[in-house]
Amino acid sequence: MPYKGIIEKYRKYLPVSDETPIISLHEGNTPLIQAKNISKKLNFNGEVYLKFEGMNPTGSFKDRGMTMAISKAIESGSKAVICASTGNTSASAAAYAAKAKIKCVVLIPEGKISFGKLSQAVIHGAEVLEIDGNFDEALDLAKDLSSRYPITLVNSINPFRIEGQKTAAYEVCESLEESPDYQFMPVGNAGNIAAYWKGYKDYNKAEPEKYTLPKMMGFQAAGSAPIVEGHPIANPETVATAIRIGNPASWKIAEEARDESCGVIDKITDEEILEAYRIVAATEGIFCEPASAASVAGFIKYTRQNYFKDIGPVKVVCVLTGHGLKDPNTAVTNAAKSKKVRVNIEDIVSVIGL
Ligand code: AN7
Repeated sequence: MPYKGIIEKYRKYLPVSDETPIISLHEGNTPLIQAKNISKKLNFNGEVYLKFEGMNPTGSFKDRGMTMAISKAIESGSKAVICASTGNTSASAAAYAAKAKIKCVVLIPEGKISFGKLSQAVIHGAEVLEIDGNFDEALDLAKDLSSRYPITLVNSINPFRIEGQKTAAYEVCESLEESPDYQFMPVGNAGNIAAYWKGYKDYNKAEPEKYTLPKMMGFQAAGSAPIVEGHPIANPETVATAIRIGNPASWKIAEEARDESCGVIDKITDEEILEAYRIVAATEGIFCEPASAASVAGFIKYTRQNYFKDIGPVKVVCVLTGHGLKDPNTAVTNAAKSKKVRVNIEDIVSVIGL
């Protein structure tokens, strides 16, 4: 059967019925790519894989949750959806709402979402409202509006979002033909770590011998690390604007995932995020957005700290949650500059050193 997105593929694990109208852009089925160059660079005794969620239709993992949230919104008769967003949720909501022919309202923190994401929300025809506040304030407004007016909230507090996003864990298990031992991932509003943990638990329940439970290793940016610090951060800051979140909605569930899996939620600095961002692009040929590189930054940090030293060869998955093209400005300001040359072959030869 031709691939038609995560709802058709994983129907039996999802809260849908024959009556649910499926709104899909054929999300999911993203590549799991072995990162041999990173492994070698770090002298890592094991296998590292990158789950490249930037290959989803709108360029981030949010599409897995959004196909569910929008399909269920349509099933319940909703004519409009709303979300707060650091960028990717709004891009995804705008696209799926366009496909479903319903209204989409997005609340974003003014000046703090990357240009690619903003361009997606506007071109898909969403009502884009920039608020003079941060994501956490935008989310409070979106929750309030959806509780008082006929408009469906499609942030990850909407349980259908988590249901859709858990399918990424199924794909990892199927690609490896077993579970990984560790999964590294960024943590922002903390919905995705909750979703993956749910997905791994589903497969573990179905086939406990084959699919064991990985340790969930979540990473927040140091300037936006409420779970690590143990209290909400009033003014979160980080270069990784996607995870610039000071009071995650799924805080408690993320801690449960960490504790049940014997994993960690830790922080990495912006410098570590940008280093990992460049390494992934320059050594593996994969362009992810800065927030996504938090997973690899966490893996690099733990490898350098000899975390895996006495454990033996393990399989590690790092989730790359969004595509690098979402945020070209960060790439251009953090890589070698392009050079200007005259229309002259000798000049070019001398510059490139042939
Ligand atoms: C690339 O779009 O919160 O911990 O509003 O865009 O599930 O929030 C995005 C989050 C990681 C964190 N990587 O996931 C939004 C938003 C990327 C992201 C996260 C986000 P969660």
